[in-house]
Amino acid sequence: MDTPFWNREIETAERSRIEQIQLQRLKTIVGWALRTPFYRKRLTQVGINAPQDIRRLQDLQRIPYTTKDDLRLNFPKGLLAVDMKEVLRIHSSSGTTGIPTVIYFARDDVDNWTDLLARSITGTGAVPGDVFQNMMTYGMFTGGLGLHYGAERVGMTVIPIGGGNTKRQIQTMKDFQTTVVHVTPSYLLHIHSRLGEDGIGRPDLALRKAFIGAEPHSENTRRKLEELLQIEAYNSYGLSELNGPGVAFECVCQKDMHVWEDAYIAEVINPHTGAVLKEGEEGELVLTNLVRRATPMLRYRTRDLAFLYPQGCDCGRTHRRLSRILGRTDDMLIINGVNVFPSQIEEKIMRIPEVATNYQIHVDKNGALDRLTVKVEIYPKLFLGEVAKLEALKQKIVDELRASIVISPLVELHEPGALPVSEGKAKRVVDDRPKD
Ligand code: DLL
Repeated sequence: MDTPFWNREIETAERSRIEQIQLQRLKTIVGWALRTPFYRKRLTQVGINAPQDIRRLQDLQRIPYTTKDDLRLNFPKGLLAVDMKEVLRIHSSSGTTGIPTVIYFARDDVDNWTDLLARSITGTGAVPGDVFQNMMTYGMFTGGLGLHYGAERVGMTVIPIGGGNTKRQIQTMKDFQTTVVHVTPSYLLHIHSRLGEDGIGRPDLALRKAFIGAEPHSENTRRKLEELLQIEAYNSYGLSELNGPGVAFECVCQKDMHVWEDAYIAEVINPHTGAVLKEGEEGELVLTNLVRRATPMLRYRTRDLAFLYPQGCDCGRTHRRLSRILGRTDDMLIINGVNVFPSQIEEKIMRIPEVATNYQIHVDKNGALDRLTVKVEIYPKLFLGEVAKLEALKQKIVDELRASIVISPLVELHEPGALPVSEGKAKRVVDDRPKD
């Protein structure tokens, strides 16, 4: 297949060459990791005291896994490997406040990440001169700036519009004849549902491609988007702990995503036992970042369930492909691309004195978008008071939650006993989004 490359030599390198690069970079990154208080302790405990202690790629398996809790417990600088003066940028995971997870980038880290994104974008057939409307949220979330820099490096015309404001998104797509968008799949479906409202319809747009990611979606959703909008949609996977987008991206073949194996080592493990699984077996994805020195990340447990394909793809790239994300091993919800842990919601509402003990988190669809409703029981005497007071309480709960989880939920107030009480383990989360 005639496909575009950003760096043909690396993208089509033989397995032995990729493994050679991986070993050399793993040694280097272990050297950087040893400069951080967290990894110095972890690595010396297993007898890794210097980069030379990594002799073969298999030595990776001597390194213990890193978890999100490790990052939180070592906040803010326990995983920082360089002097703060060298840090060019800081990002964090979406939707997490309280104790966030923080990632530091040195200048060359930003440069390497940008290159991976330029590579990913080029693999989809997007070219210099394409008009790129970046509908992902900017800020600490990696989806905004990550793709922004990558698209600039490719030579696209970048519109850094950020998330939300659908009318303006559609108007902008028309005004500048946007050809490529970067967006969550749910938001793109929503945009489609609003086309035509201000007299701007599909024929007024020049859209050809969409990069979709940051939240789970099925092959059916992708095909639906492609048919509704007459575009090509490419799946894009990443997480802030491992830079952000650009870990794995679909190529023009659209048969799942190439993991850039010169920059990441991907393993799939049994989430219960921690045992490394064979290629093709489904389990939890574990990633090692080989090229980020300010915050090295070794064997990070992503909590995402997936499998790896054997080498090979019609495009000629040799880097192995990652399946769609098939689920999570924890209870993290992804609501319109924002990660939310039920515990964050509980923590906030239980601190509000008017709230009684029972609550429920409900997620469903409102059109194409996800909708989060938090139902709380409040003390009976409050129901006897004025309506204005109840409205104020509702607003207070919305504000508190928004400050913690970044999105605004709907809040419903209920009398005690109104919400279902489960016998045994409480079922706090009801996710009614269709599984297509
Ligand atoms: O969502 C980075 C990103 C931005 C990826 C833009 C793609 C596009 P976090 O906020 O740290 O980073 O959330 C990471 O989101 O562990 C997955 O559970 C989920 N996720 C990301 N991409 C996909 C995808 C960004 N393509 C978490 N399919 C990850 C399914 C995805 N889930």
